[in-house]
Amino acid sequence: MRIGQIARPGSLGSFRVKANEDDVSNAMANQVGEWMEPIDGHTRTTMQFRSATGRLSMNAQGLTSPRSFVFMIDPEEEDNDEDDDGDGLVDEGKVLLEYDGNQVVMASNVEGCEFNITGRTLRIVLSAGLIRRGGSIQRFSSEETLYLRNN
Ligand SMILES: [Ca+2]
Ligand SMILES: [Ca+2]
Repeated sequence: MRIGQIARPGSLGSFRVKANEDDVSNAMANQVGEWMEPIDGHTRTTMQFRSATGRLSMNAQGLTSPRSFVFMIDPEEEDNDEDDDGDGLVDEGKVLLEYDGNQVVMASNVEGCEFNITGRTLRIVLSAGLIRRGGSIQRFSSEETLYLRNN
């Protein structure tokens, strides 16, 4: 899976997630949507990280600019467990990769997108649907577990 390949060299200490309302009420963040350190074991729909560049400097390895994976619900859908646009998929959207001002669609027709960091383990679960001719839906999901570098 390409998302896993891109996230694999991510530096453990560089991972961030977008704060939600719970984070703000628990004083983990100042406002919804700001990037904050992940909470162990929490599942998120976004994540950001930097990777070691592999270019050795005098003291330490450099880190790349941030890369972010962001789940964005389709404009015709609301996050309400219902199929608002009537295409058979529920709360579907896209997973975007954002880096250096660029935005790339990694996956579309995504009904579920989970990033979970527990210790050094990053778990990525995506579930998506394929709308076949005639309107039937073929659903599939992929799961990947990575061990993050501690640098
Ligand atoms: Ca839909
Ligand atoms: Ca919906």
